Amino acid sequence: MRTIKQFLFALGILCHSLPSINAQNPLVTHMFTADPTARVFDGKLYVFPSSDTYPPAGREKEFPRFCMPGYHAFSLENGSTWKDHGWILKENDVPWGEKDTYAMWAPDCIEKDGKYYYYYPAKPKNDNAFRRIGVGVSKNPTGPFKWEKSFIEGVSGIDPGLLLDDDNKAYLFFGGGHELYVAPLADNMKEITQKPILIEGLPAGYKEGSFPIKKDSTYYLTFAHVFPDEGYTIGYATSENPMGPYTYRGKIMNNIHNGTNHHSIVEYQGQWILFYHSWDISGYNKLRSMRADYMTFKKDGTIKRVTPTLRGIGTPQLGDTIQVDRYNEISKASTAFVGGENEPNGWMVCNTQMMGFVRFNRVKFDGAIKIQARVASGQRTGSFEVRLNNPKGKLVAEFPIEYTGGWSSWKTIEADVKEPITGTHNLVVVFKSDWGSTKAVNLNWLLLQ
Ligand code: FUB
Repeated sequence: MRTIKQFLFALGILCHSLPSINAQNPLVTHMFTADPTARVFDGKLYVFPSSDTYPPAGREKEFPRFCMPGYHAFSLENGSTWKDHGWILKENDVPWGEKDTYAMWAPDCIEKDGKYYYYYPAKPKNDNAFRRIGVGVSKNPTGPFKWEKSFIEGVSGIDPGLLLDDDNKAYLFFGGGHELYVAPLADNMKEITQKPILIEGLPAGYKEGSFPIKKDSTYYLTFAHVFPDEGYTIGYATSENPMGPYTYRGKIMNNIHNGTNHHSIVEYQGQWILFYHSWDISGYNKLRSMRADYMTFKKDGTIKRVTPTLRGIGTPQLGDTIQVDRYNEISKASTAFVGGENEPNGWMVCNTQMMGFVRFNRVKFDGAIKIQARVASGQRTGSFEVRLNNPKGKLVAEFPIEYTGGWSSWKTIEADVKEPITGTHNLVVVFKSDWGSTKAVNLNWLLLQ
């Protein structure tokens, strides 16, 4: 549990935040996002997460549980910038929902015949069910959606997961606790056509969530499970039939101390990506932040276990900020959170020792003639260099270290790219100052121009 001080600190971060967005982890830092469902519509990558927030004033004691007010939607622009499309649905706008319950748990959105259907759980009014599942329809993935007046009859539970099969038949998976159900949907996508059936073949530790996909005629069902002494992990099962029975195949991700483990999987531009959440910003398991990492299927159809990274997905290019603190490798340096009135919220590289470095993989250098760097320094000795691929790799640019007014007085400086570089490379920043010194410069981000 976090201390009040930690809570206020995180609140301060959010209040002062500018919407700084990127494809490094966590994916967005201007609000808390959880349970990310990713979808590709018309070649564009969208994410439909739930959102976590602080309990309303005076109701803190009621909310040791999640406090979830509704949904935003995001799309990936230019390969590395997440656009926030704002509110898709707020809890008090659910036609059949009980007001002020902050119970908007994991959603899903799917396209069928040119229309987008958004499924969400909420606490129903005048009904004993823990959650019911509602649906809305729109011509656009990000709405506005026309919400059905009532929840889907015959469905009671959380975590809607949708599958549209090759024959254009849709299935609604839902569940939570220890049981997962599935029911076929009618053509209108708003009703089920038969009583839901319990999915057979899941491991005893099945907990919640399900994300169904079909690949090479195999149905994959991925879900959060909890085995004794392990906490939440992500597992999967396969079947030849969407409604099962399924055969358990193992884990996709180990426990990463992220509380729950709701996730989704999508193929985007030829690469599979696992979306999940962690509590990177808050340090608190009820204030989560969505993440993404690449995932691979082996030749035999099994899924290789995903190692969570800070680096995440995407390839920054000209004009994108490169958050080097979301590194692939760091040596003789560390990272810390940067907040502040006029600063983007996020992290910085700090405690940069002589010959310390940070490596950030996959940067598209084409067209870059200058590099900007956001820095703060309380001293004026040394330099830092941008190099290709390793700390002794080709020198791309060199920045002398200036006194900026102190270790939290930020300034944007720039340096010329020494000669044109084409293609995508790993970027390495190397810090140089006096031997024995422990702080050359604080570095917030780089930007290719
Ligand atoms: O975010 C609230 C609930 O926690 C989700 O619906 C579950 O899957 C779990 O992530």
